[in-house]
Amino acid sequence: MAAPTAPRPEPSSLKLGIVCYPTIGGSGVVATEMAMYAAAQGHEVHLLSYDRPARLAARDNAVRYHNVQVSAYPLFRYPPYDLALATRMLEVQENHGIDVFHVHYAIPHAVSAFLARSMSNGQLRCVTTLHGTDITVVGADPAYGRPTRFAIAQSDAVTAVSEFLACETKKIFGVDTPIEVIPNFVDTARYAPGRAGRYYERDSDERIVVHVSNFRPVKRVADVVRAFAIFQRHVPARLILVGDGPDREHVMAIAADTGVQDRVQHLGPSEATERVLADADLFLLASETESFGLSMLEAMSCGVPCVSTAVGGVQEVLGGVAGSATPFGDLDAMAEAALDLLTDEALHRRVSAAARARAVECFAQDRVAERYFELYRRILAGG
Ligand code: GMT
Repeated sequence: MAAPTAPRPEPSSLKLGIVCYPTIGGSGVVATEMAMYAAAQGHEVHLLSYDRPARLAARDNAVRYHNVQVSAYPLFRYPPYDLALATRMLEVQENHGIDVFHVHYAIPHAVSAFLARSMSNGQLRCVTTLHGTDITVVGADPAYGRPTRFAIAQSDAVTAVSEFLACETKKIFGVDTPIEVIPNFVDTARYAPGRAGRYYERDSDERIVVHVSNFRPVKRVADVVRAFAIFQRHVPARLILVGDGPDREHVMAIAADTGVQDRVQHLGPSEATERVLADADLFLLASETESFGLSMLEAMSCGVPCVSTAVGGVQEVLGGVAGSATPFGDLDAMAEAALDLLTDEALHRRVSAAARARAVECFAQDRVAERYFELYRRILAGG
C-alpha cells in the first residue's frame, strides 16, 4: 500500500499471504493455483479465505490455509466479512512475518488489506489483482465503487488479467494508478491434449462440445444451449455443461424448451475439468462480458478450439488463432462458427494445434507466475 516503508533486503524465498474467494470462479482458481505453485517453488505460502478452496482441498500441497470466520450476531443482518478478513490478515502478518499479501478480486479484499495495513502501522504490503466483475459489474455499483477505487489506489501494486480490464478500470474509476497486465495462466502439463485418453463413450461421429462456468447470469449459459440447439441439427453432437450456479435450472429448462435435453449433460463442479476438456471437440462461451475467460484458456491448453462471444478480453486470449469470436447475442453466428470447426477436419486440426501452442507460449504457469514473483520482489525492494 502507498505509505512509505523502509526498503528491505531481497529474500530469495518469500513469505506470501494470498487472499481469495474459495468458490469455483476463475479468480479463486488462479489464486489457489498460484499459491500451490509458489509453495512448490519453496516459498512459504499462507492462503486466507472463508472456506477451503476446492482446488486446494483436492491436492496435496504445502500451502497453509487460514480460515476467515465471520461470527453471526443477531444484530447483524450482514455479517461484516471485510472486518474479519482484515483481522485475519493482521494476525497472519504478525504471526508469520508475511512479505507481501496478494489479494485476488478487489471487493472487498483490497479494502480489508487497506484496513489491515492501517492497523499494522503501514507494515503490510499488498498487491491487488483485478479479475473482472469486481470492476465491470460490482465495482461499477455506486454502493461499492468509492471504497474500491480508494483501496485500489492504496495498493502497493495493481495488476489486471487483461488489457481490456486495465482500460475498463481506468475508465470506470478514473484512477491513474499504474496497472500492470499479468494474464491468467494454465498448467500446460495437466491441461494437455489427449492426456486422459477417451473420457466419453460416444458414437464415432459424435462431437463433444463443452462449456465450463459458474452459471452466473453474466455467463449467458442459456445462449450456449440455444446456439447448440441450432448447430446440432447439422452434426451429431452432445453438450457437456460443467460447473454450477444460480442459472443452472433455467439453463436446463432452456435445453428442454429447445428440444435438446437428451443431448445436454450437466456435470457438477467437482468433475476433473482437465479430463473433460482433453476429450472435447469444441469449447463454447457466450458471456455478456468476460475480462479473460480462464476456462477457455484451459480448453485451449488441451488443444480444444473455442467459439466465444467477442467481449472484454476474450480476443486477447484467443489471439485470433485459437477459435472464433462472434458478436454477443448473435446465436446464428455462434452456431455457424461452431459448425465450421466441427465439420471441417483440416480446420479443426489447425485451430486445435494453434490453441495449444498459444496456451504454451503465452500463458504457461511458470512464466506467468515468474512475473508475479518479480513484482513481489520489486515491492520488497521498495520499487
Ligand atoms: O468476475 C467474475 O465473474 C468472477 C471472476 C471469478 O472469480 O471467476 O471471474 C473473472 O475472473 C476470471 C479470472 O481472472 C476471469 O477469467 C473471468 O473472465 C472474469 N469474469 C468476468 O469478467 C465476467
